[in-house]
Amino acid sequence: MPASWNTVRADFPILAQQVNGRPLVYLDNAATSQKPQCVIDALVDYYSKDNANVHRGIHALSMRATAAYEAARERSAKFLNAASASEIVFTGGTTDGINLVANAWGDENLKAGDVILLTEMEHHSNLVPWQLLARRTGAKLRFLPVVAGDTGLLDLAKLPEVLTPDVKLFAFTHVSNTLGVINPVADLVAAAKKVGALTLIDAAQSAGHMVVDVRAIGCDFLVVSGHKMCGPTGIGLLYGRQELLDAMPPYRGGGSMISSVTYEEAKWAPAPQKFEAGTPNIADAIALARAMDYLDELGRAEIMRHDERLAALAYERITKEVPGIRVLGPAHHRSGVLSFAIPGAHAHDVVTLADQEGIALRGGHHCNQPLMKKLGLTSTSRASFYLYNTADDIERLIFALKKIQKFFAV
Ligand code: C6P
Repeated sequence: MPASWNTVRADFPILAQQVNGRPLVYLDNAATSQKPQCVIDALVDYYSKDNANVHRGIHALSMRATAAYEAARERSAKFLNAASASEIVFTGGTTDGINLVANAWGDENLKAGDVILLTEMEHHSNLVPWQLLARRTGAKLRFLPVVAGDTGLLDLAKLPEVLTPDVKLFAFTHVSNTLGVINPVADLVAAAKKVGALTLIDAAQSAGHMVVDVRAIGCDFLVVSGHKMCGPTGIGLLYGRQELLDAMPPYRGGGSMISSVTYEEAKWAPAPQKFEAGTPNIADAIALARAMDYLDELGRAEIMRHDERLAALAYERITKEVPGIRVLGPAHHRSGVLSFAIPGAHAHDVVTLADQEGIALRGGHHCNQPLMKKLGLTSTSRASFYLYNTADDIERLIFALKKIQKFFAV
């Protein structure tokens, strides 16, 4: 844990700037997080000293690049507490990881009559790939509902009704990017196991904010985006249980993923290589490993407490000091994602006015259109907190929201 969370901000050079004449308050962390200097340095170091293609060359640079890339895989396995580095596939991000499983596992294992169970709070990335798979295979989608009202909690009482033996895969988010709800992932996995369903967890909003231990959770697949956890864009992780990855065919063909090729056919390299066709994103994988070190130096359990404290403070202050505002998600035990709607004000206008105060929010449907519809909304404004945010940022947010509310009241 840092001596003071206020000092963490200094690790992120981008935060030193002014936006519209005011010090930047960056509250769009659920979209992407900022990068600490050590991650930027890792990228620059790699390209300045070690850059070469991996798994191909036997010259010094290539061997160094390969060693660093594979060390990043080991680091990622440790970060998620996977049993082995060969259970980690480098991907382009969460979306890419889900598409990989939907294609490689789904096409091989699903047929008409099978059910893919999702929840009503899934990001489009954990919905559309399954819709495409259902169209290809004849499988059906089913949804675990969210309870009525604005807490956004899953209706766990409905689980026995929807989690029946025809469910072959239960795919759900760990943390909602709109509601801030933290789902009881280990319980959901245990329930899925009872009916023989596999599980995929979308950890896009959790992996950089709390301890995510795939063995403790017991899931079969878990996907992560590096850019939401202080790492670069364009890199992510797919964790897959070894025997599942071993049994899955490749998703994409190309160089590096084969053991032998003739003009007629090819044999695959073992997992994870068979899922990493072509030149991988070497530099970003290495920099992501540095981001993991950074997060672990601060302590992921501490980061979670920090996010939770900020979200609870923001929730309390907004509901008390900006009356009439509609805040989504639970008041406590939530992530740092806080969505809200100001009656009479479009979310894009709220975000534009906040930007004039130097505050970065996100407005829109957050790739959650069906959930928005269920909540009777088309969009929300969203503040999402991370390790460099402080109570002073919330002070600035409250000041801006009061001003915005007044603006729309006249
Ligand atoms: N949510 C947000 O502003 P990618 O784009 O592949 O890195 O992550 C997709 C994704 C999947 N699941 C969840 C829960 C997510 O929050 C996201 C990304 C961003 O909320 C961009 S829409």
